Amino acid sequence: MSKTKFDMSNVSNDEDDFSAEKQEWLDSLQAFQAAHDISRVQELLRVLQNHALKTGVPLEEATLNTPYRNTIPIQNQPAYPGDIELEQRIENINRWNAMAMVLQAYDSGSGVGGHIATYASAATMLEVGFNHFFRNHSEDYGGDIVNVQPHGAPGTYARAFLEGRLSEQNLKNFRRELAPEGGLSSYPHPRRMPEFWPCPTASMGLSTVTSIYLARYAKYLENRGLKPAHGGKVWCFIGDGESDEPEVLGTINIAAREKLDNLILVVNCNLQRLDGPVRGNSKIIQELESVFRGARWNVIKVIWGSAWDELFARDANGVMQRRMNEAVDGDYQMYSVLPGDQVREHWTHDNPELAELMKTLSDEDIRTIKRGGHDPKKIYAAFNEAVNTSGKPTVLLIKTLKGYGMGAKGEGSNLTHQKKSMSSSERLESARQFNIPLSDEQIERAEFYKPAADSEEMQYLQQRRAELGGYQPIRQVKCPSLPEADDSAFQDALQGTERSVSTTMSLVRILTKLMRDKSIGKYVVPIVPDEARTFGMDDLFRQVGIYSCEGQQYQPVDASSISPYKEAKDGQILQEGICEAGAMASFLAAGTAYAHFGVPTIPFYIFYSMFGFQRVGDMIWACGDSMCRGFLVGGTAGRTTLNGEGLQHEDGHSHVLANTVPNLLSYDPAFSCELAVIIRDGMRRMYTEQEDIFYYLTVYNENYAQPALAKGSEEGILRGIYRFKRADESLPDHDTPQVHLLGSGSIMQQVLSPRTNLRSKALPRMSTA
Ligand SMILES: Cc1ncc(C[n+]2csc(CCOP(=O)(O)OP(=O)(O)O)c2C)c(N)n1
Ligand SMILES: [Mg+2]
Repeated sequence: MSKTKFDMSNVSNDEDDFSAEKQEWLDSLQAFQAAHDISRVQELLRVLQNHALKTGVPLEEATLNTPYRNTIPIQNQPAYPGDIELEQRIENINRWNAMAMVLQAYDSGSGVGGHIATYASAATMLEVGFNHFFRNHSEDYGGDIVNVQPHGAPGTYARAFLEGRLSEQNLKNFRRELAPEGGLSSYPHPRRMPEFWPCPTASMGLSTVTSIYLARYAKYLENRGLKPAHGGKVWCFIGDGESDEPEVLGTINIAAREKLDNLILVVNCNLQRLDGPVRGNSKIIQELESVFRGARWNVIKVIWGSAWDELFARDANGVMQRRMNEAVDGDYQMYSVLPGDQVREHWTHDNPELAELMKTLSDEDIRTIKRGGHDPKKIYAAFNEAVNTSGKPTVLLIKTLKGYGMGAKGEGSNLTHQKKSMSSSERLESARQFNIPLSDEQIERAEFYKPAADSEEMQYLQQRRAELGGYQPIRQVKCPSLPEADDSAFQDALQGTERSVSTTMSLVRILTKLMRDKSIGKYVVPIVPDEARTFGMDDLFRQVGIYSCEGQQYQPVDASSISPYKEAKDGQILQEGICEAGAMASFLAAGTAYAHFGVPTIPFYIFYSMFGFQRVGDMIWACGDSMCRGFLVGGTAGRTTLNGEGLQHEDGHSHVLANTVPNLLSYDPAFSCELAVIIRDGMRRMYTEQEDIFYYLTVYNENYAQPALAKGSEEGILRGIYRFKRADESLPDHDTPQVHLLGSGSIMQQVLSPRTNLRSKALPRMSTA
């Protein structure tokens, strides 16, 4: 707030009754502010607020929302460090090539589709990021992970084309990545483009939870000394419609709790989703602001472009700000399609003071005045503040126009999301607006445009990326292989026991021993969603600690017991609370740490099997797309021992679902020795041989004697079937009916028990497998 001008923006319009009192209060605040530092001013306001609350004046809304304007005032806006005019030229070329990619795919008649409008709205913010912020890994910097909106992928490809990372042929085969000469996946997809995309983002909502837990995992690795604490941000760009997904708002609390200042979430608020407005009757930016502020994030709004600054400066009574606060997103969307005179009419209706204020703008100015998301200066200021924020995550709410630059039929229309074809005149209009120096015929054919390598544009673009350490987005696997685990971890299980134990108990024993292994123990990461006691893992609390970025600032109630609840800054266990989506995201982060951080962590995520595939199946699919490694372990599986808990806990089908994930190997071992063989081989394949696979294992809580590993059975166990026992060898094997009984998991107990019964019913030969 400047010293000479009061911010009256939140003050209502009733000049009648008590404007003098308001002015007095503002004057005193101003005087106080002049004499004290910010913390004192904050304290004073808090005292006032507490007093109001105590005396029955609720103020929640006022504290969670700020006026509908940019968070960063003009006086705090840094000078723009780049060549804006040149950057605009580069952006225009990217806009054209992204558009051309989709148009060529359409023209080819292949019917592969594509999206233009999303990138059109996001281009400026992404370009500011690429030119000034997204930094790569280096000796002294951890490297950024950049996740973009899936439907904006053509824009990222277009930039990579200029950079020389992708060929024209690649672009021509957009959405046809299996074409022999190479192509591009529709959406960010590491498995399809393993050196390009860091994370899959096509399933809306999952990139947010993935990014939050990746940022948190980076801190976990740093706190455990497995990764240097030398920076690296996770940037996640999502749509405003996407924020409806429960994985987005459902996981933001953890980001604040864990103080993830290495996380920057950018919401592209173009006010539209696929079908129409996101919040026609209110304002998505204000709604998200209150939710994120409530979750204690640093919230930065970028709403208005620079041309509005001068109007704000003249808006001494807050008349324009009030109108901005009042108009709903449905109105703003309408303004994006109406001619300037009609916008003026609607905007200033019955408001002569506002009409007077807006007089300096022509109708054409009013039609074309920019939203903040298309103004690099405003975006730069916001990104700059975000990267320099410490102690909390930042969300940027950036207002844009969907289909920006697509011409009258594209911008702001409810059909724009699906628009993948454009008429000749629309193509010409867009290309000319972007100053693309191609002939009319080339433009009609939607040909790509790439300036010469020695042009100003190309040199600038390359130089900016070189200064930021290389190209983005990127996925680079530089991770050492691990030696095979010491066999001692598996010995007990391989030898078997007469004593009745469950496969769950054996798993925990193997896990405990693996964590003691000198060379690989520190890489093992047990993950539990508030079920450690259920699986008998509570002893691990004391042994390796539960990770907490704050350590343990209280004495646990069971401090004097042999197995106290121990939280520690370098704790190894990830206790996720009752949040399977979050636990899966931790599994994903731990299982892809080899690619993101060069650290080969080995996650074992143990959960009630019923809350795995059917609850968070899409996250498991994302693990497959991410080439995640590690062990998913469905506990209390099967239908034998949880009858008391009702059918809801009876899992007879998670393996059916598991089989749908191509790079997931699923096993339902019956005996501890089988479990040991599978885990030992899995660790070898994933961490010594670095194969891109992961595992789903089911374990049971039924106790029974565990046989020793039979000689020669390993290969069969790993292939999924082997002969466990043959019927009495002494019986003649000619002309006699044979029965083969098959089983896995704890049902093997039933498979084995009828052997004698069946034989007594005169079935002379029988084998079980
Ligand atoms: C889980 C999921 N549901 C639905 C879709 C289909 N879908 C793709 S984009 C989109 C609209 C996106 O709107 P928004 O997030 O506002 O992004 P914008 O394109 O407006 O930037 C929808 C519904 C999807 N990709 N993932
Ligand atoms: Mg949108």
